[in-house]
Amino acid sequence: MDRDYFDALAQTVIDGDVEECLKLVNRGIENGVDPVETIEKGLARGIKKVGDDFGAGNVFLPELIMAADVMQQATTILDKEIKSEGTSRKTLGKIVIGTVKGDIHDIGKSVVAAVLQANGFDVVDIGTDVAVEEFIKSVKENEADCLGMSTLLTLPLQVMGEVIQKMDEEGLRGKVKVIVGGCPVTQEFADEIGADAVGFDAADAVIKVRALLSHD
Ligand code: B1M
Repeated sequence: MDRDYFDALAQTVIDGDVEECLKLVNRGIENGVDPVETIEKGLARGIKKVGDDFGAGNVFLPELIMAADVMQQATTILDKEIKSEGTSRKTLGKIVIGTVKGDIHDIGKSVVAAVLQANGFDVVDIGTDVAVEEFIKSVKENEADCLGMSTLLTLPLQVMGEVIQKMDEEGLRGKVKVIVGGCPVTQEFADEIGADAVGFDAADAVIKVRALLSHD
């Protein structure tokens, strides 16, 4: 699909135009456009622009919420497409993933979950605003091989460190790998809290988890 298609998609998010957005998304699906590209090259550029304008005080919360709603409706359709494209039957490992306590941002984490699942991992998505104890409980109950934590906010970053510390105390760190991600998460931060890897986007998360679980 050409550049104009992705630009038009980004613009629908900026405009908060859900009808036009879903029309374009469905047209892309019919024409075989890679759903991950639709998100990364189209929708994500639009929401990033709105986020930057929000950060600069040029747009306000209602516009941000409208744009996020468009983005979420579109990614819900695309996440299903991504998952249905998964070909691997044998699971490459089980991953529990969630957004940490204090943060309700859901879209990026869900995209990462869908792409991991499409690439053969068994993914348990435990949602957003997840407390330390809930992560630990889910890792134990699901006998996870890997834990993924996401945040887009600066303040809840510390929760990631608290989860890793608790995993240490519970004797889980030898068995369970940890990947962290989201826009404020840097390699330095990941090293500081003792995470095994940081994922910078969904494709990078797949590469890192594959490496952590020794599938490369
Ligand atoms: Co909010 N928000 N938001 N927001 N929001 C940001 C994050 C912000 C940077 C905007 C800004 O000010 N420029 C800013 C954070 C500032 C900071 O802390 N440093 C911010 C703020 C301040 C807030 C509120 C506090 C606003 C308020 O109420 N005053 C509030 C927070 C509420 C809370 O959580 N307690 C809030 C609320 C919201 C909405 C509800 C309106 C909505 C979220 C809707 C939803 O998720 N259901 C929203 C949105 C949409 C954004 C922006 C614009 C876009 C986020 C997004 O969906 N991106 C965002 C600005 C931005 O990111 N530039 C912003 C698209 C998505 C595909 O990308 O999430 O980055 P992303 O995920 C990527 C990678 O990061 C990576 O892979 C993903 C796919 O490529 N990745 C991982 C993510 N997690 C990973 C995990 C991994 C690996 C990779 O391994 C486990």
